[in-house]
Amino acid sequence: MSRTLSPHAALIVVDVQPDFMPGGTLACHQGEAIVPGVDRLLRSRVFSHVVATQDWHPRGHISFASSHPGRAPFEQIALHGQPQTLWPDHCVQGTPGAELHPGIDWTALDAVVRKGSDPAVDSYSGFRENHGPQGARPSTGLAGWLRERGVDEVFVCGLARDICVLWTAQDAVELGVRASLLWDLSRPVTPTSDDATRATLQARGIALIESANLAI
Ligand code: VGL
Ligand code: ZN
Repeated sequence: MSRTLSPHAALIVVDVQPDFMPGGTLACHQGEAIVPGVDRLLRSRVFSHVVATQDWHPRGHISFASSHPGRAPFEQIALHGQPQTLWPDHCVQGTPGAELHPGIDWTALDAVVRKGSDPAVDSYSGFRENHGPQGARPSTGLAGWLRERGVDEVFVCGLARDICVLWTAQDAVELGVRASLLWDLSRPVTPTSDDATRATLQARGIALIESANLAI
Protein backbone atom coordinates (compact mmCIF):
# COMPACT_ATOMS: atom_id res chain seq x y z
CA MET A 1 0.00 0.00 0.00
CA SER A 2 1.30 3.44 -0.75
CA ARG A 3 -0.19 6.70 0.37
CA THR A 4 -0.41 10.09 -1.20
CA LEU A 5 1.06 12.83 0.89
CA SER A 6 -0.85 15.95 1.77
CA PRO A 7 0.83 19.30 1.01
CA HIS A 8 0.36 19.88 4.74
CA ALA A 9 2.74 17.04 5.68
CA ALA A 10 6.34 17.69 6.71
CA LEU A 11 9.34 15.39 6.93
CA ILE A 12 11.57 15.86 9.99
CA VAL A 13 15.01 14.27 9.61
CA VAL A 14 16.50 14.01 13.08
CA ASP A 15 20.25 14.13 13.78
CA VAL A 16 21.60 12.21 10.75
CA GLN A 17 25.20 13.09 11.60
CA PRO A 18 28.43 11.06 11.43
CA ASP A 19 28.89 10.94 15.20
CA PHE A 20 25.70 8.83 15.42
CA MET A 21 26.98 6.34 12.82
CA PRO A 22 29.33 3.38 13.37
CA GLY A 23 32.81 4.90 13.64
CA GLY A 24 31.33 7.97 15.33
CA THR A 25 31.59 8.75 19.02
CA LEU A 26 27.95 7.92 19.86
CA ALA A 27 27.14 5.30 17.27
CA CYS A 28 23.62 4.00 16.77
CA HIS A 29 23.30 0.31 16.00
CA GLN A 30 23.42 0.08 12.14
CA GLY A 31 23.00 3.85 11.93
CA GLU A 32 24.57 4.01 8.48
CA ALA A 33 21.87 1.72 7.08
CA ILE A 34 19.38 4.58 6.93
CA VAL A 35 21.54 6.86 4.75
CA PRO A 36 20.49 5.57 1.29
CA GLY A 37 16.80 5.56 2.20
CA VAL A 38 16.85 9.07 3.69
CA ASP A 39 18.73 10.27 0.60
CA ARG A 40 16.13 8.67 -1.66
CA LEU A 41 13.27 10.19 0.32
CA LEU A 42 14.78 13.69 0.08
CA ARG A 43 15.43 13.33 -3.65
CA SER A 44 11.86 12.10 -4.26
CA ARG A 45 10.44 15.53 -3.38
CA VAL A 46 7.25 13.92 -2.03
CA PHE A 47 7.26 16.28 0.96
CA SER A 48 6.33 19.94 0.56
CA HIS A 49 8.20 20.76 3.77
CA VAL A 50 11.48 19.21 4.91
CA VAL A 51 13.35 20.12 8.06
CA ALA A 52 16.43 18.54 9.64
CA THR A 53 17.58 18.77 13.21
CA GLN A 54 21.28 18.92 14.02
CA ASP A 55 22.68 18.05 17.44
CA TRP A 56 25.10 20.93 18.01
CA HIS A 57 26.91 20.99 21.33
CA PRO A 58 29.61 23.34 22.55
CA ARG A 59 32.80 21.73 23.82
CA GLY A 60 32.39 20.77 27.50
CA HIS A 61 28.60 20.35 27.18
CA ILE A 62 26.83 19.29 30.36
CA SER A 63 25.59 16.04 28.74
CA PHE A 64 29.16 14.84 28.18
CA ALA A 65 30.51 12.39 30.76
CA SER A 66 33.87 14.13 30.30
CA SER A 67 32.33 17.22 31.93
CA HIS A 68 31.68 15.26 35.15
CA PRO A 69 34.89 14.06 36.84
CA GLY A 70 34.63 10.43 37.95
CA ARG A 71 31.66 9.69 35.67
CA ALA A 72 31.61 7.38 32.67
CA PRO A 73 29.54 7.51 29.48
CA PHE A 74 26.05 5.97 29.74
CA GLU A 75 25.87 6.54 33.52
CA GLN A 76 22.83 8.41 34.76
CA ILE A 77 22.93 11.45 37.02
CA ALA A 78 20.31 13.89 38.26
CA LEU A 79 20.41 17.19 36.38
CA HIS A 80 18.03 20.09 36.96
CA GLY A 81 15.87 17.61 38.92
CA GLN A 82 15.58 15.14 36.04
CA PRO A 83 17.48 11.96 35.09
CA GLN A 84 20.25 12.69 32.61
CA THR A 85 22.24 10.05 30.76
CA LEU A 86 25.87 11.05 30.34
CA TRP A 87 27.12 10.62 26.78
CA PRO A 88 30.50 10.37 25.13
CA ASP A 89 31.52 13.73 23.63
CA HIS A 90 29.54 13.97 20.38
CA CYS A 91 28.37 16.47 17.76
CA VAL A 92 30.74 19.17 18.91
CA GLN A 93 30.01 22.37 16.99
CA GLY A 94 32.14 22.71 13.88
CA THR A 95 33.60 19.20 13.94
CA PRO A 96 33.14 16.68 11.07
CA GLY A 97 31.10 14.38 13.33
CA ALA A 98 28.52 17.14 13.77
CA GLU A 99 27.91 17.80 10.06
CA LEU A 100 24.71 16.82 8.36
CA HIS A 101 25.73 13.46 6.90
CA PRO A 102 27.71 13.94 3.66
CA GLY A 103 26.14 10.82 2.11
CA ILE A 104 22.78 12.56 1.75
CA ASP A 105 21.75 15.14 -0.85
CA TRP A 106 20.28 17.85 1.40
CA THR A 107 19.20 20.13 -1.47
CA ALA A 108 15.50 19.70 -0.67
CA LEU A 109 15.98 20.83 2.91
CA ASP A 110 13.94 23.93 3.85
CA ALA A 111 15.38 24.51 7.32
CA VAL A 112 17.84 23.18 9.86
CA VAL A 113 17.05 23.35 13.55
CA ARG A 114 20.18 23.20 15.67
CA LYS A 115 19.73 22.01 19.23
CA GLY A 116 21.84 21.36 22.32
CA SER A 117 23.77 24.63 22.05
CA ASP A 118 23.05 25.72 25.62
CA PRO A 119 26.11 24.48 27.57
CA ALA A 120 23.96 23.68 30.63
CA VAL A 121 20.93 21.95 29.06
CA ASP A 122 20.55 18.86 26.87
CA SER A 123 18.08 18.84 23.99
CA TYR A 124 16.60 15.65 22.54
CA SER A 125 13.41 16.82 20.88
CA GLY A 126 13.55 19.03 17.80
CA PHE A 127 10.78 21.11 19.39
CA ARG A 128 12.14 22.01 22.81
CA GLU A 129 15.12 21.60 25.04
CA ASN A 130 15.18 19.19 27.98
CA HIS A 131 14.52 20.60 31.42
CA GLY A 132 16.79 23.51 32.28
CA PRO A 133 17.79 25.07 35.61
CA GLN A 134 14.44 26.88 35.86
CA GLY A 135 12.50 23.71 35.03
CA ALA A 136 11.08 25.18 31.83
CA ARG A 137 11.72 23.57 28.44
CA PRO A 138 12.54 26.37 25.98
CA SER A 139 11.14 26.07 22.46
CA THR A 140 13.43 25.73 19.44
CA GLY A 141 10.88 27.55 17.26
CA LEU A 142 10.11 24.46 15.17
CA ALA A 143 6.44 24.35 16.24
CA GLY A 144 5.91 27.92 15.02
CA TRP A 145 7.77 27.21 11.79
CA LEU A 146 5.47 24.27 11.05
CA ARG A 147 2.33 26.13 12.14
CA GLU A 148 3.05 29.14 9.92
CA ARG A 149 3.46 26.78 6.97
CA GLY A 150 0.12 25.11 7.68
CA VAL A 151 1.67 21.74 8.56
CA ASP A 152 -0.71 19.40 10.39
CA GLU A 153 1.15 16.10 10.01
CA VAL A 154 4.79 15.11 10.42
CA PHE A 155 6.83 12.06 9.44
CA VAL A 156 9.90 11.63 11.61
CA CYS A 157 13.03 9.63 10.74
CA GLY A 158 16.70 9.63 11.73
CA LEU A 159 18.76 8.97 14.83
CA ALA A 160 18.40 7.89 17.46
CA ARG A 161 15.08 6.03 17.24
CA ASP A 162 14.88 5.59 21.04
CA ILE A 163 15.92 9.13 21.95
CA CYS A 164 15.75 12.19 19.72
CA VAL A 165 13.43 10.69 17.07
CA LEU A 166 11.03 9.44 19.74
CA TRP A 167 11.07 12.67 21.76
CA THR A 168 10.46 14.70 18.59
CA ALA A 169 7.48 12.54 17.56
CA GLN A 170 6.03 12.72 21.08
CA ASP A 171 6.27 16.51 21.16
CA ALA A 172 4.59 16.70 17.75
CA VAL A 173 1.50 14.83 18.96
CA GLU A 174 1.49 16.89 22.15
CA LEU A 175 1.30 19.97 19.92
CA GLY A 176 -1.71 18.51 18.14
CA VAL A 177 0.13 17.47 14.98
CA ARG A 178 -0.34 13.93 13.68
CA ALA A 179 2.94 12.02 13.72
CA SER A 180 4.35 8.88 12.12
CA LEU A 181 7.75 7.35 12.79
CA LEU A 182 9.49 5.94 9.71
CA TRP A 183 10.77 2.78 11.35
CA ASP A 184 13.13 1.56 8.60
CA LEU A 185 14.70 5.02 8.38
CA SER A 186 15.64 5.11 12.06
CA ARG A 187 18.02 3.17 14.33
CA PRO A 188 18.43 3.13 18.11
CA VAL A 189 21.38 3.87 20.35
CA THR A 190 20.26 0.95 22.53
CA PRO A 191 19.27 -2.05 20.36
CA THR A 192 17.19 -3.60 23.15
CA SER A 193 15.00 -0.49 23.31
CA ASP A 194 12.76 -1.35 20.34
CA ASP A 195 9.93 -3.01 22.29
CA ALA A 196 9.71 -0.06 24.67
CA THR A 197 9.78 2.35 21.72
CA ARG A 198 6.91 0.48 20.00
CA ALA A 199 4.90 0.57 23.24
CA THR A 200 5.46 4.32 23.60
CA LEU A 201 4.41 4.93 20.00
CA GLN A 202 1.22 2.97 20.52
CA ALA A 203 0.44 4.70 23.84
CA ARG A 204 0.95 8.16 22.31
CA GLY A 205 -0.94 7.54 19.08
CA ILE A 206 2.14 7.78 16.88
CA ALA A 207 1.94 5.62 13.75
CA LEU A 208 4.80 3.24 13.02
CA ILE A 209 5.27 3.06 9.28
CA GLU A 210 7.80 1.94 6.69
CA SER A 211 9.14 4.27 4.01
CA ALA A 212 7.87 1.78 1.41
CA ASN A 213 4.36 2.90 2.41
CA LEU A 214 5.06 6.42 1.15
CA ALA A 215 4.40 7.03 -2.52
CA ILE A 216 7.99 7.31 -3.73
C1 VGL B 1 20.96 12.00 20.75
C2 VGL B 1 21.86 11.37 22.76
C3 VGL B 1 22.49 12.58 22.89
C4 VGL B 1 20.10 11.65 19.59
C5 VGL B 1 21.57 13.22 20.87
O1 VGL B 1 20.23 12.28 18.51
O2 VGL B 1 19.26 10.74 19.71
N1 VGL B 1 21.10 11.08 21.71
N2 VGL B 1 22.34 13.50 21.93
ZN1 ZN C 1 23.52 15.24 21.98
